[in-house]
Amino acid sequence: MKIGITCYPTYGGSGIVATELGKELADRGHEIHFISYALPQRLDAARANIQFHEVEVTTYPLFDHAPYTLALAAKMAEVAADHELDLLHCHYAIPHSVSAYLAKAMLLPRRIRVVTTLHGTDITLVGADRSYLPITRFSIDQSDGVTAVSAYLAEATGCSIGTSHEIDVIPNFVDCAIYAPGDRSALKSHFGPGGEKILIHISNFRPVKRPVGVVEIFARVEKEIPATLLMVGDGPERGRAEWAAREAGVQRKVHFLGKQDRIEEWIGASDLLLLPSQTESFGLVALEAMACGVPVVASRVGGLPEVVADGEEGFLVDAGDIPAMAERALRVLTDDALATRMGRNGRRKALDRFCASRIIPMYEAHYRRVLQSR
Ligand code: GMT
Repeated sequence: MKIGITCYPTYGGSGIVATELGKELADRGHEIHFISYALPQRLDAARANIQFHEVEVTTYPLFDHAPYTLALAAKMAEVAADHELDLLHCHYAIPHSVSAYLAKAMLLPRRIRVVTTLHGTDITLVGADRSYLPITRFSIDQSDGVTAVSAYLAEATGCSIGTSHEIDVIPNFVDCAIYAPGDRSALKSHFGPGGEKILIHISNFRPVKRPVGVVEIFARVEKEIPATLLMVGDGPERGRAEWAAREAGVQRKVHFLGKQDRIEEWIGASDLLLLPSQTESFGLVALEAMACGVPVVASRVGGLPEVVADGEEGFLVDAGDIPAMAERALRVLTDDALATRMGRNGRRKALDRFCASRIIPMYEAHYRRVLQSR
């Protein structure tokens, strides 16, 4: 198949899933065209069956905000016509599926199909906002195929957006060969030279991820056992999280590492992943930790229970309950047998249910259904 993929190219789960999906599809012989305003984070453009098309957004003094949605639509139509694409696959509804709707209309009478994958905040936060709700619903209704990354998100979409479009649940996935247990002793001894337990948080540091809460959990853990916290990523709450570390007197034990590549190395060097989000439609990073054999302590919200089973691959706690999260973290970090069991459970679950080799065929089947539909 010839597929155009559009996603946010920045640091975030939806862009990662879209990029990894494109790479996997290309390896399986499909022709993939990424269409976005920048090269997606994890994409090396010099790869067989993959091309990148940059959307140039021309500004004009009259525009307070450059009309990216229109520039994207024009680029989608151009690439689809030049390369005879079969379908456009949009990750994150707003504004990508609106652009795809316009591109599809521009291409008539030639018919191109549009698939929208919902990732989470496009429904739970952005889509639920009064100003975006009607156009989010419209773009979903107008898509030929719609997928959601968890059953929770599929249901939330029906309830909060009010669409009756059929939604296929296709969970997120990892490359289980890259995200795997391994020897990360060099990194481990660098950040924990005295055998300190290493906790890690990875996110885009938006309020919904509660990075300040991560520091508060860590401060409680660090009172009880020698420990270090790695904070990977960047975003609007980073300053507040740094301040919280200073306030709690743990600033020397908290390393703000910014955006990092090779996430599997950082996770693999850690003893526990913290994900105390306010809401999470899936929690890709929890899956990445599980695949690396690292236990997870996370909020019992959204689609996270579909990924992490409480007491099996880690612990789930009510969102915002910092003392309970710290208590569960200490339980894992002070009981080697429990940590090993949870790590093994996580790895096994990732292998059984969430490896790319299992999930990519679900996307291919979805595409085939959409292409065959009239
Ligand atoms: O986190 C966000 O603000 C948006 C989005 C993104 O682009 O990273 O994250 C969502 O998509 C990920 C990939 O499907 C999911 O793993 C995340 O759970 C989801 N984030 C939220 O629901 C908060």
